[in-house]
Amino acid sequence: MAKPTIVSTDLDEKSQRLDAHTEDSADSLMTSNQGVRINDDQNTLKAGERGPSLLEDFIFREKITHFDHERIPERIVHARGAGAHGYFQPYASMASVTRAQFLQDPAKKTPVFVRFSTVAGSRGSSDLARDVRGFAVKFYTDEGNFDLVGNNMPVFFIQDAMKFPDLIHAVKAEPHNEIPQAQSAHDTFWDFASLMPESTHMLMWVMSDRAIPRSYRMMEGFGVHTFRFVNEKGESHFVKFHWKPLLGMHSVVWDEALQISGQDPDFHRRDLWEAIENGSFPEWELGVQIIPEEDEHKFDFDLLDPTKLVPEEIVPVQRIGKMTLNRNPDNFFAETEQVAFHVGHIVPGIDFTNDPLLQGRLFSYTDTQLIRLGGPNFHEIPINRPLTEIHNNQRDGAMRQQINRGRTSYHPNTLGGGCPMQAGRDMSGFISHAERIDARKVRERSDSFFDHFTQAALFWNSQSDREKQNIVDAFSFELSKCETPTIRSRMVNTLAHVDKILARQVAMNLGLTVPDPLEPVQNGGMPADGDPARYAPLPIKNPVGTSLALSMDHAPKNSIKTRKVGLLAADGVDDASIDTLKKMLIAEGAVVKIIAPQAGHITTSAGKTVAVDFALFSASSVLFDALCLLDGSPSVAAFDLHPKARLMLQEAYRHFKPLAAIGNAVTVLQSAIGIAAAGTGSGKVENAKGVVMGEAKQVKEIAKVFMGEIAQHRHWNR
Ligand code: HDE
Repeated sequence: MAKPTIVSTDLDEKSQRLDAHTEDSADSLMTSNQGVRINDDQNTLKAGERGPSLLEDFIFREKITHFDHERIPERIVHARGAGAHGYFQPYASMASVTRAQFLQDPAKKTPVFVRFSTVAGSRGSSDLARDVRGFAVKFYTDEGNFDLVGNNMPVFFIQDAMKFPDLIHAVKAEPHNEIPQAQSAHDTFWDFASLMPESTHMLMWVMSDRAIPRSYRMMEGFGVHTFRFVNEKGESHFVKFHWKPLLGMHSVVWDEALQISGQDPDFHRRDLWEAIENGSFPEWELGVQIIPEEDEHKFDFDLLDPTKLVPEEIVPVQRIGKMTLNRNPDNFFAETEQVAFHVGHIVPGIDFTNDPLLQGRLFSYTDTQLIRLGGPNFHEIPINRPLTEIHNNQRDGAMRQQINRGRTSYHPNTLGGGCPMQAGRDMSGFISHAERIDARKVRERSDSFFDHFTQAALFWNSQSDREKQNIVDAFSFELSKCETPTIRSRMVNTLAHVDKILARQVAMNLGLTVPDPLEPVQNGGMPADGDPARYAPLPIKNPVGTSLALSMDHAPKNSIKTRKVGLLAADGVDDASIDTLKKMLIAEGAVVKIIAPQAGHITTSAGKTVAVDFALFSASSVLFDALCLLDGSPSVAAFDLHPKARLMLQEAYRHFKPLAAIGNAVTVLQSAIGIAAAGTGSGKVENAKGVVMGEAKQVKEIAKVFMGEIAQHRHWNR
């Protein structure tokens, strides 16, 4: 009988074997966790065939115990997420501002692991909640791990970490009945928000389309806080971090988000996974806004206030490198669930500022991992290990993996040869920036933190008309779900301090009026003995101006790469129309899916077999960026008056998506979406507000115009 292979008794070799990957192959035999081969994995050990199970069945008990403990506590925030591996490469040396080694050499690729997330929902909640998205990046640099734990919005709700548990308690499901899941549209959130005027700027972002991205791959990321870069000479510059997606920025519309939550709650996860599997690797440029120390007080807001951004028009974003995500995790739990980010994981050349939210986060992240990952050795889990070796005198603790040799676990020592030694600056040891502090110990907030409305108004002013409308609709939706009348009125009054038109439109939708004169904004975020005059929000600084970088509508829209286009085709579809559309769309990087009345395959008019990707009964327009009804009489007839096909076309039209129809299909599309017949026969391809129509012989021209509309993403003027 074959004996189990003994790998090695060498401890070093063994600890290397405790590496991440185990793959079962054809000759792998089932074993217990102690390596004992298992003959019977079907039956428990019993006293007789029909007798009771025996406690001594160590195989059963090991299996069931492991199963019973398969779940770890989910993250208290950002529980729902998706991750991916990739690498980062700088464009040029940043040595003038930072000594961080991963930012020096354009030839150097640094591995990264990224986790995107929503904030409020539980681990199984929908990807499409209206919410902030987490954008956390772990750089495995040669000097240790650097975590840039950011969001897809550049500001935050609160100015001081002390209020974080309150914010999260308010936004999560209400404690008495655990309703609603993954939604801010309920009383406790708006109660809190309406009493915290410092959250107003962030509320504008969360009520904008940024909170319902089309894809993780199409959203910006921000470090939020002001950090520091420190160079070799010890000189410090302030820095704001940005991620700029190379696919551009796109969102869905709210009605679509609601539907996707039912049709495919894994929409964002699936999208990221599929893009990487298809070799369409998502890319972001890392941007920095660098501010010399001497300019710290030159702004009309405080750089330490996390409810403020630095407008790109004032300090341009320099793009200093690119991140590419090119590998899906092998195992969701081992990697995406167990990855432990921490805003305090930094490397020499990067440092903190005194932003009071950042300072609080520096405590919270390690603390949360202790409970979530079960002890202090979470850094030994493969996804969290740095590439560099770890040498220190920390020992023991639950689930310790490293087997340290030797007598000494203290420093200084002579018995261990003085090892491990301290690095010192010359050996790239970390040195905290020697910031001068001369202060009283107080629980206070700086006077420079009380302008809560100017940047909220800047954001509002910078949006296109359509974006403004979407913000009004979002506030109206959310507040209408909030049942307490005083909370609604309080919020309308706060909005009126930002912009009267915004407040009036929301008020109208809620059956309210804007108070005239405005009431002072209540500030619940004040200590018991606080001076109301000092804590009163400052009025807007005029003129507010605009920052076009804040508008997604204003961002470039010039590519259809990875956009999902549904071609509606049935038996008898015209070969030229299906072949040309497919070829031209794929050449530009779009993902083409065939939607047919039935699953399986269809046969074209020339007798070719084409595989069907979606049967109409399981398809939904919200899962596509654009739809096209192809030509060919029998195919067109199959969709004409088909209730599901009509519904899909109508919905896509209502969600402002590009639509196209070729030849005979034109009248079917027109009748489905209720637009007047025109154009065809005129000899020209017609583009009626993003609905592209033309004759069969014009298929190439139709495809071109259609692709132009897909690049625009939405045709808002319907
Ligand atoms: Fe977090 N945050 N946070 N946060 N945060 C967590 O850490 C916390 C804040 C962010 O994919 C927790 O491992 C406090 C701002 C992301 O694993 C926890 C405060 C920003 C993720 C925690 C903040 C973030 C987290 C929960 C206020 C944007 C997900 C699980 C002072 C810059 C990381 C965990 C992942 C996760 C605390 C505010 C980003 C509890 C106390 C601002 C992307 O430690």
